[in-house]
Amino acid sequence: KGYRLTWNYYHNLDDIYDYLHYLEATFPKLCTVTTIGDSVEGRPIKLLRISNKNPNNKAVFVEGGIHAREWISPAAVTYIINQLISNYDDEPSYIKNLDWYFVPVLNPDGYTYTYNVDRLWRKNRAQSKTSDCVGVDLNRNWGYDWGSNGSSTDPCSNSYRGTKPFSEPETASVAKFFINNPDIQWVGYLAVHSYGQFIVYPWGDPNRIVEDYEDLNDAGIQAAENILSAGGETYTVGPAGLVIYKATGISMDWAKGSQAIKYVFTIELRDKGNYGVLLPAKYIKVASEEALIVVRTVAQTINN
Ligand code: ING
Ligand code: ZN
Repeated sequence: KGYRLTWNYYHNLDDIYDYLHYLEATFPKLCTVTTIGDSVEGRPIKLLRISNKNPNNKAVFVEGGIHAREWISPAAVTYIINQLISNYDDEPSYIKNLDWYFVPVLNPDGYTYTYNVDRLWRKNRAQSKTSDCVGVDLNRNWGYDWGSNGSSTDPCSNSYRGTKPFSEPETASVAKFFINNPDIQWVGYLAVHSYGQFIVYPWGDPNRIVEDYEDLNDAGIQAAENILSAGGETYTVGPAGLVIYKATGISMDWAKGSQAIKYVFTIELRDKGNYGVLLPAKYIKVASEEALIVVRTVAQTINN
């Protein structure tokens, strides 16, 4: 059941989901696919776990595709999955000592909409009760520091926060998954976006400083250095609200502030604005390789 994937061009939702099922069928000892909830339009939100079932393993969550038009994000998350699984036995212990939870496409309705209707769509596809404008910015809808400026009350805005924290089934599905699995020992949460080439950590509010700022900054700098020495691009490291812009109700802040996860980052992949979210497919592999280096660096940091 299911099919393999390639990283020479961008794939639609069905291809990505087929790939997850292919992995589960091919590597049943390591891979489990579950549906953590359904989107506004009823599409499943699929999660892949990679685990060797070592009972001492801590866990890392990797979130992709929260913003529909950032096509490099699901591509990079599936690339990372493929790299970890195709030679799992030979992976270093810093990988195998962790359980990995991947949601490659957290916004399946939006992603599908960018294929069929509007390539530049960002939000989900929720109908508003008060406006003809469609969609909530799922990265302004999380239940930590929700509201205030850094998000919009205007349903027509691309950073519309929704009517309340976790008003959207896509974000609520992740929160529910965490609540329903209280025994998972989370140590990492990575949100993959584009673009701008940033590795950022909390908070989205530039006026607040995260308490373990030094640990997060060190890990981020290490990741950026590792990318450079592998021949990759330059990534800017810092607190999200300072080095990008103010944003509230974001997933990373919820992971840190509500779930007390230690190593929490948002990665903004290539490029720096030349193509922006329309990154040509010939860059999928090099951009995804950079994302993989961040994942490896964070895993190494956790294991040290
Ligand atoms: N960028 C992020 C966004 O949600 C961001 C930027 C992330 C800002 C985290 C602050 C914190 O707007 C993209 N590309 O979506
Ligand atoms: Zn984004």
